Amino acid sequence: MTETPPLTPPPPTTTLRGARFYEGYLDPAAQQALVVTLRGLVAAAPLFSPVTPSGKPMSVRMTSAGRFGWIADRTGYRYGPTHPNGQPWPAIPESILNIWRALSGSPREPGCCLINFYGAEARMGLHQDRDEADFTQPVVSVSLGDDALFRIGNATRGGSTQSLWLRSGDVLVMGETARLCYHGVDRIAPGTSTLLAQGGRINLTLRVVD
Ligand SMILES: O=C(O)CCC(=O)C(=O)O
Ligand SMILES: [Mn+2]
Repeated sequence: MTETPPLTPPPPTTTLRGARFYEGYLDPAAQQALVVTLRGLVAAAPLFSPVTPSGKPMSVRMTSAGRFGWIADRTGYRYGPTHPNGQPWPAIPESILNIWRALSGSPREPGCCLINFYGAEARMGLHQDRDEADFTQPVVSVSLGDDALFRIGNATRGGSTQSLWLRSGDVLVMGETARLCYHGVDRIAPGTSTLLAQGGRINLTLRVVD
């Protein structure tokens, strides 16, 4: 196998706690194309409603593509090779891999594309992404559909936080000092995008797992 040289990502619109924010990275046509692609993925690997290890239902519905999918259930948080229905996850589509390749700065490929669907009432509490083996690898997060109020804090719980509206087509890269920062989604602003016919928001989170 040939070794890919380290890549220099393009300059971001702005940074937030070290996370690189690419506002409007995907134009409307690219967003539409991605929605068509995601429909195919969700047909192969249906969205499911996870519960936290304490048994609390999460408000997002989710599924994954890639060698690994991220799973939350009564036994904990983990990556696994199959959907809860027992089938392997579908491959990560090339158009999604290309976003990672362009912006991650990493020569590696992601092992998981987590697909989160937020209805009008869904949110995600402050948490760290730490089920991966290698924290030198960034997390690349793509927003589609309704606006989301994203919040990012520090590598330890507590302290000040910063908020940012993530809009359809925006991409956020959480690497380096931002990789282990607590983050979450306080709320969605329903009706702010017409991308999804039924409304709501999709977030794609790409990660190297192993
Ligand atoms: O929806 C988002 O923007 C963030 C999702 C997230 O943090 C996660 O799935 O770990
Ligand atoms: Mn996260």
